[in-house]
Amino acid sequence: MSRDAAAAWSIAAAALLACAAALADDANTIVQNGRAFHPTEITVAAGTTLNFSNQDEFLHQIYVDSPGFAYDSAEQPPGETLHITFPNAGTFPIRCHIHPKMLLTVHVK
Ligand SMILES: [Cu+2]
Repeated sequence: MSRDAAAAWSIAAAALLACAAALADDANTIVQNGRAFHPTEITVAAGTTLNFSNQDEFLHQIYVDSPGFAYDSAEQPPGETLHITFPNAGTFPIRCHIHPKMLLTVHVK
């Protein structure tokens, strides 16, 4: 194998590794798009961190206000990703201050 071919193979291998990491992360990523969460319901283990990716062209500001867990984000600009860790079991509605119809239900086991 020529030196160039070897270099090409190592670049391809690095790209595959980066792709695998992105896929693993995607399972815990909630997309905010079209004034909605995608998916709208998710079940995770206690201690899981969910990533909230704002793919709209405008601000979101998400919050949780449950007896077992409370969280309030700052304004979340387009393209920004927030991270929320859910330490305790329960069912937690996630909403947006700016778009009251947005609802994600997180089940933590
Ligand atoms: Cu919003």
